[in-house]
Amino acid sequence: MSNSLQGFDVRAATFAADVEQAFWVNFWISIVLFLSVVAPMIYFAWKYNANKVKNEDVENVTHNTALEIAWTLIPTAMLMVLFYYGYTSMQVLRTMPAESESIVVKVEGLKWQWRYEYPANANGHIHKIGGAFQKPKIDDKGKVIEKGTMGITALYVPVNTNVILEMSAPKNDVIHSFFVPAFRMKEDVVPGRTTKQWFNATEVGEYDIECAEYCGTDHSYMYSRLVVLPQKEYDAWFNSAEDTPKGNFTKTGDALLQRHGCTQCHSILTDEMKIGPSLKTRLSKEQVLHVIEKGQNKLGYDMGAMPAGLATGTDAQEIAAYVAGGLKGEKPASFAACTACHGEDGRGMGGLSPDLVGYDATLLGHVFKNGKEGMIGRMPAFPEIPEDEISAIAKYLENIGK
Ligand code: HEC
Ligand code: HEC
Ligand SMILES: [Cu+2]
Repeated sequence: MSNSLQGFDVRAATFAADVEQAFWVNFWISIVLFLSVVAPMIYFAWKYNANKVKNEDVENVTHNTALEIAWTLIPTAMLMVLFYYGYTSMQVLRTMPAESESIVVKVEGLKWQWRYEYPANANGHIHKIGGAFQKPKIDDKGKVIEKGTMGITALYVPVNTNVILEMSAPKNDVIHSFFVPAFRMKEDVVPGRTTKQWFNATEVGEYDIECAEYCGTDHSYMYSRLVVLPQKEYDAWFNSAEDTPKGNFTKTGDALLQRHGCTQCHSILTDEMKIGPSLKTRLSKEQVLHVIEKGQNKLGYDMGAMPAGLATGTDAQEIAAYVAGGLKGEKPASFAACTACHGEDGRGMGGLSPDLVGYDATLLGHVFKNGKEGMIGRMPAFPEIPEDEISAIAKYLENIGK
């Protein structure tokens, strides 16, 4: 748990992309409208500066019909576009799915914690979970001696399922706001009133919940966690009397990399080379050159082997620099030798060959299944890592690379 807004790098709910689009449409139209007023204003202030231009030199313009129509119609049209995106994306957020096809969870926000109450399960047990975030311990000098922890305050939901939150705060409390950045979803939680918000999570994972309405001293610690589980795991937990799904609490990429011991051989957040390459960037120039020169047949893609010597000399150097740079910048013409198999964008053509830019789940699947022996050394195989964990790791690594 960090103190920063986690989650804007993923879109983990059905409506997240719509909301984000509405935001950017708003943003850019606002910039255009702002500049269309302020830029001419500054220009005219400079051009008609009293030191340069005398009043009597300026022609007395009473009106300009064409200009007036234009500056009425164009901004109106732009604001209608803004309205359209704002309205349609809000409609999605505000239209609740049928309760019969949803899980309805009661959410209570109070100073300073979130609490959740589920409907009764098959055995009549009602899960009531939640509680305060354990604040980090900080010494006199402001150094963190012990990190804060979440305890059992997470909200557990199954993936690809409608969830309706019925939210309220105690009458003697204050207004809070339930905010899940990864879902682009936020709704006020008001004392003595019930507000509703729904979502349908599209990605298994853990996401931060934050209070987005300043509510007093510990507002900044009014954290919780939203844990999206595969349906089976959710059902197993829901029908038990346990407060947390056993052993499944940490499913995030970073936790998985720790658990499987990847971090013993790989640094993840820095470029430091341990036994294996840092997983922050996909390929170094030397690695690519090595493969171009020697070819490779270790990962077990259906396509088979990558032939050696497809490029040589400065061509090979140029290609290697381009690939190691994440295929950004100008594409060397010689890269055409690679696109037939790796795709124009180098992303492996939907899993036919290795993604040269990032760590997609297909590549990780091949690396885990076969291990990898290359220029740097030998990586053991991890055939037991299940698919959902592979995609969680892939997603995590892809976001770090950005
Ligand atoms: C004939 C198809 C084909 C062409 C053309 C091709 N590749 Fe490959 N490439 C592959 C396949 C298949 C693999 C996976 C080999 C394996 O199993 O180890 C691969 C693997 C690689 C790898 C190693 C990826 C890793 O993480 O181990 C790199 C780097 C690479 N290719 C770069 C290139 C470059 C650069 C070019 C252009 C000069 C190129 N390839 C052209 C098919 C091709
Ligand atoms: C015993 C040390 C070791 C462990 C443990 C290990 N790796 Fe590796 N890994 C390596 C080495 C060495 C390489 C470099 C192989 C080569 O020369 O291309 C490598 C390569 C890789 C690559 C390919 C990188 C690239 O761009 O070519 C990926 C991805 C990877 N490891 C992921 C993982 C993950 C995820 C885990 C945990 C499940 C893991 N590794 C565990 C040693 C290790
Ligand atoms: Cu609050």
